[in-house]
Amino acid sequence: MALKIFLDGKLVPESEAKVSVFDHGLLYGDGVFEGIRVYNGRIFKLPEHLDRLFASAQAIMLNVPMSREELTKACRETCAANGLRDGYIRLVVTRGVGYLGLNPFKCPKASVFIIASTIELYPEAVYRDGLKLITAATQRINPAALSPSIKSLNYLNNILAKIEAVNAGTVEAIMLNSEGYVAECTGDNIFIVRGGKLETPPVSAGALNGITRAVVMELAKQLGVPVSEPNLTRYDLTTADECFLTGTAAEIVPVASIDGRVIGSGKPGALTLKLTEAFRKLAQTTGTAI
Ligand code: PXG
Repeated sequence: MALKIFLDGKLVPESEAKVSVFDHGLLYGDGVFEGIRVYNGRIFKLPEHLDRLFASAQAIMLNVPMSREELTKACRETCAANGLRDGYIRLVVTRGVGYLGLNPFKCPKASVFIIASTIELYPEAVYRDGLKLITAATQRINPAALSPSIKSLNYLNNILAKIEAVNAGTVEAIMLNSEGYVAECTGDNIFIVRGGKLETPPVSAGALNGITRAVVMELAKQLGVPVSEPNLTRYDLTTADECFLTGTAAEIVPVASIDGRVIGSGKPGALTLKLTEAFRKLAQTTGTAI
């Protein structure tokens, strides 16, 4: 069935949901976005996603032409119009139509579109058996060049690492920063468990301030598990008791091996499973009603 897309203030059929070839989002990757899950008729962590969207927009001097309340309403209406109760929302703000040339101030109005659809998840076997990760040769972009905290439409850095993962016969790759510390994966944050404690790289190492990351850190604290954000090396990862990834699309994915080194038992670890259960329960029972 053809989708209804929210585009600049109204719902239009998928066939009419088009942006201009002069949109700087397309010409230069100049824009910001969010990927948001819908579970059981509720939009999960919508206020947190809107906080990050507005922060990303502020960082690139992009004026979002809608308020938080208007965006909330538009997300709910787009889900409702598509009968979506479980799925995925892609909320995108582009710089809008301008001229050929970088100057963003020559684009008078940002464009906003919202797609509410289903999402392609990792195969079920990945959650049962764990993911095989590789370390990418492509470094995570230096925060002094472009902050990884900005969730922008320019994902080439991540795509280059994703290509390495696919070429190596897997689906995700670990990205290191220019100092050699672990930053994150191409579309997921990374966690390890060692000595009963949970650790994840700090945002300053080049990790996106992931919404799922924050949820998992909170759930761990509630379970009485100490959580910290130290700089982590590949040594720390490969010698960990457990390792898992978090992301809006992935939720919590166990990691079975890294660069051929089996992590722990090679099966999803006890804390990984416990956090997954707690996460799924939270996701099914909280959020902004459609
Ligand atoms: N790091 C990066 C670089 C991301 O793009 C995450 C971490 C996890 O953050 P959240 O807030 O989602 O927990 C992301 C998010 C996709 C897809 O289609 C990717 C993301 C989100 C939604 C869909 O692969 N990445």
